[in-house]
Amino acid sequence: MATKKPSKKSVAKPAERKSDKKKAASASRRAKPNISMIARTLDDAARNVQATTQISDSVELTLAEAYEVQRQAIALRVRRGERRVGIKMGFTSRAKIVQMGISDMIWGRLTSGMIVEEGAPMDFSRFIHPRVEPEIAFLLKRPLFGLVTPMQAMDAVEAIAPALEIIDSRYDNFKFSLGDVVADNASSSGFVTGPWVKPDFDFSNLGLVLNFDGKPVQIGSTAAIMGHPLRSLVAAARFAAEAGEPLQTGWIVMAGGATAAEGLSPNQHVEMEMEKMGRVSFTTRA
Ligand code: OOG
Ligand code: MG
Repeated sequence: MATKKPSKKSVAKPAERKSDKKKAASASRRAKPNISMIARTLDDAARNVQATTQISDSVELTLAEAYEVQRQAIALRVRRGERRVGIKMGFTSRAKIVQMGISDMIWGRLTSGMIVEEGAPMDFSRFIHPRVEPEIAFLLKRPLFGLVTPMQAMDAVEAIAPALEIIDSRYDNFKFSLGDVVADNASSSGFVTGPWVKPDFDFSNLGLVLNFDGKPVQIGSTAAIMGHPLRSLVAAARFAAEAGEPLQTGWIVMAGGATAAEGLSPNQHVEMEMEKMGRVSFTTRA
């Protein structure tokens, strides 16, 4: 093999070395974030229905730190009696990536306190500035974790349902960085599942319409979710295993919004109809 001349690129210029040094120095100067205090701040914001400033205004969390904040904030909810019921995926569609300007796939933890009964009134006063987005939900009949093939993931699915996610960022103006939103449990605040159906048909490209008071506000397809929503479940299995919390039998996995999210107002009837799957709805009450 011919020996390659070192390319210009591989030789660091003095200016680059200097900026690297600078970077390292500023990283070591970076104030260590108080993870448990941040978790408490976000938990308080949700409970008091009062938005808070972005964490990144004072410190940019690493991804690992942000997930640790999330873990601790959920632990506070569990300590108050909530149960883990599954996980949600975020930024699995182009529409969501474009709307929020974040392209890294993320995940959050679902608890029993986030369940909104299908068809039931949703108490608007419990939310800061809620938005809703059409999703598809998976119900697992066996644990799923690690690197799985789409076929293995499919084998663990008991049923699928049309679903609505209610997201409610705890940050002012629904604005956040990647670290901020991960720390804030990927904006999770509620979810509604429609009729569960056996997944014995092709659900890779099902048309869907999101209606507010009978008027369409978003139209899309399940194909918007990574080309096939099953890919989101495959990713969920990997993320969950990496976090040491494998997906459990009976858990729900929300695949991520298929369209951009829509802001909610009080006294609205929200309904999503998904081809071959049926409808899911709730009503916001002031
Ligand atoms: C973050 C949560 C993203 C999804 O389905 O993509 C998400 C947000 O948009 O506030 O739930
Ligand atoms: Mg979502």
